[in-house]
Amino acid sequence: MRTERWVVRRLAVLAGVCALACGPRGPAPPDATYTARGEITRIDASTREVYIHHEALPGFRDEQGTVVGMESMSMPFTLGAAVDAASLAVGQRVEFEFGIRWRAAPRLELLRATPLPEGTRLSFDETAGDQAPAPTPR
Ligand SMILES: [Cu+2]
Repeated sequence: MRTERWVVRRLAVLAGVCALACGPRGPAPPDATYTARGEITRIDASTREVYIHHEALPGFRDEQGTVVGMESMSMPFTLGAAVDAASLAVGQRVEFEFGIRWRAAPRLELLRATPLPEGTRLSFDETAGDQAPAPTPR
């Protein structure tokens, strides 16, 4: 039927316009995502940045896709839209997912952060410096 086709065409045009104009203008998808564990060391609400001391990431890839790994360090992540800043606190240990964009902002984006159970040990605890080696029994 002619009117039906007209309506379908009309809707297609509207959908096209909407895809261009109405969609939420989020950042481009990240080039890669990783899951890691770490401790929140600093939260900067003004810049929406969260610093996390993360465990080593042996599978981390560089921009060319070569596995280069990343050692344990504290680094800043921009809070993703899905992460509620109020649910995060300095000192909290979390399992988190982040995205990396090599040529767009935000370069490092925190996509998800889930608190780890109380008392969870992280790999860098042993190298923190306040852990004296156990005394040799005599
Ligand atoms: Cu790092």
